[in-house]
Amino acid sequence: MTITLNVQGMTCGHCKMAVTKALTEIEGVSNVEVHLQEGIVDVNYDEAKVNAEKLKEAIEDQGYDVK
Ligand SMILES: [Cu+2]
Repeated sequence: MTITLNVQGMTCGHCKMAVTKALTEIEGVSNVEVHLQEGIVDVNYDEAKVNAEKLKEAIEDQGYDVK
């Protein structure tokens, strides 16, 4: 399963790393791609282990808004 999330507030490489790390640490997430310019994050995950709500929470915990 792949989801594309609109994430607001990511401005630099640090933001990119913080979001990537937070998502990658979640069990069931297999791949994360942050597109800084576009403000989007593509996440590949196993629906049996994690859901979109959890992914959003992990991003919000880092201080970014998910639309
Ligand atoms: Cu930053």
